[in-house]
Amino acid sequence: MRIILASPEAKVWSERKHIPLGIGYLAAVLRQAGHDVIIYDAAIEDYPVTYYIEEAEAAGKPYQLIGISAATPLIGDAWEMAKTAKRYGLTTILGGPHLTILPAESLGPEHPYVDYTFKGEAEEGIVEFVDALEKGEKPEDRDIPGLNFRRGDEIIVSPISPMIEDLDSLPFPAHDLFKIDQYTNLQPLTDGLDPHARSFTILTSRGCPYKCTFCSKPVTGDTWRGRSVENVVAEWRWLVQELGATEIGVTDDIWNLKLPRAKDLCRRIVEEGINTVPWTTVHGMKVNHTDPELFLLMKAAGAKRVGFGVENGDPWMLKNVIRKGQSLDQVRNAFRWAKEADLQTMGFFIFGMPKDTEETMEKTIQLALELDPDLANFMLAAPFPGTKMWDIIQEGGEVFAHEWPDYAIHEQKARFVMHDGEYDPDLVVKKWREAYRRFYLYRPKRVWEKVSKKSFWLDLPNTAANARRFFIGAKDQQAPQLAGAEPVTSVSGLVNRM
Ligand code: B12
Ligand code: SF4
Repeated sequence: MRIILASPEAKVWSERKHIPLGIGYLAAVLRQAGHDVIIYDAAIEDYPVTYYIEEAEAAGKPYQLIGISAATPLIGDAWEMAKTAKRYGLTTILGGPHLTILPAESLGPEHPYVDYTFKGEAEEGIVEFVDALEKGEKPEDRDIPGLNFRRGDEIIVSPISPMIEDLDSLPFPAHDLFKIDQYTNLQPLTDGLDPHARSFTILTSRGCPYKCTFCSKPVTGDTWRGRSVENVVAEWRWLVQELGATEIGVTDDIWNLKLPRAKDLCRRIVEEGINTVPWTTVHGMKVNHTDPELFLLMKAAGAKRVGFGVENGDPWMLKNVIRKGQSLDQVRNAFRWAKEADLQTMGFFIFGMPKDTEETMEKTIQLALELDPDLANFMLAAPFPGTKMWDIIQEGGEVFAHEWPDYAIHEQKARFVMHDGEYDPDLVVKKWREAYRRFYLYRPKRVWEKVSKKSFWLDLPNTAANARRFFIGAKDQQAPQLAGAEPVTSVSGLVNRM
């Protein structure tokens, strides 16, 4: 069967472009099953998806199916793409994190162009699904876990697709199907934005046993499944030796959960001589599963930069509200050891969790200044449906983010209020912006570090856009309740507004 696997327009994301690895995995299993697959990532394409659909039709080899992936802020774009594809007669299926949380929403009467949705990891389910379509059968008759559909007026939501136990049994993602030259490097804020970097990403494990209250991990879940070191090394070798990677991003939820395994991986990368390409832990690693040796081994294996989720500078907030499962001393140690190993560091900090006050947010800023990472990423808390944080707000506050794009991290606006008489969404935005100013602007050493880099000047438009967003802010970064927005009180309430 001829299939398009697509990631919809990513206006919600920044100028940074990363490959959508989930559909890379699906492309690999479908290709292995003999199907003809292309990957369409709207974030980097020069043409609309209709160009490829029409071109294939004109060549007498039309696409029959489009599979679209969506995180929550992208769901509107996914619907638009499905609507377009339906006009050309393609069968449409949507999957990814948002569909795993709210599988029925997209099958409602307002989205008649969505034929199916999928909940959970789909490497097994999609092959079965496509096999049914190809044989002219109805996939809904095959009882495929994870597959959701309409039957008459009813929406049938099936149990979530079981997680794949043996990740080594999967083929490597179809990295070769991505138009890799169109993606940027992974950390442009400090490197300058290379629009033609060959930046690949790799997942060495799936899932995370921690339960941070803000974290939405509907697909990969609360257990941890690691690939064997040899399996990861084989993929790494492919990226370095055959696909010409110039940068590799490890995008696991927690790649270093098992310290000996993490060290083994680094040792094997060195032994194989594939430590020539710089790599980063794009989304961070966990501070309490590190030691000095790990960072030295990472450096030897070619790592350039490590990121850590720090979140908050107040121990009570960390333990009781965020439930991060790590102490401030562990944070300090990890930063120190990483710097001693001559690795660049990134810190991720969240502003505006429930119970955050002026004092706790000030402690967060102080901690960022003390740790002094090369890159500090300050984010405003976003209550994704399905998280513990969402429940906490339902019990003691109100969400006023009405549209799914409001959940984009880079949208950077206050999204909820707590009714405890202490939580102030406007103060949250103020402190968040203050953090950027105090970290990047008000320290002469920092400013000099920035402007003395060639990339600062080469990448001036991007730098200026980021500066405007972080230091000055847009009008809509004020708390929306001030503009009279109605609170959203439940997931279904939120869904009905769409
Ligand atoms: C790498 C990553 C990125 C990268 C690449 C994005 C991408 N599309 O892969 C970058 C940095 C660009 C990114 C950006 C964003 N991300 Co992100 N990202 C991740 C991360 C760490 C890993 C993703 C991954 O590779 N997962 C592993 C693969 C195997 O899983 P998967 O992608 O979900 O795909 C599987 C299933 O979902 C399913 N599936 C997926 N697509 C489809 C399609 C069809 C048709 C079917 C049938 C099935 C199916 O099958 C796949 C294989 O099993 C996850 C955390 C996580 N653990 O998932 C967050 C995560 C997905 N990101 C998240 C968010 C919020 C975003 C942003 C919206 C941030 C923002 N700006 O606000 C943007 C969206 C940009 C975009 N275009 O998607 C949230 C999503 C939460 C939610 N409720 O939607 C997550 C879960 C992080 C978190 N804990 O909060 N992200
Ligand atoms: S934030 Fe990181 S450590 Fe916490 S649950 Fe999510 S993936 Fe795990």
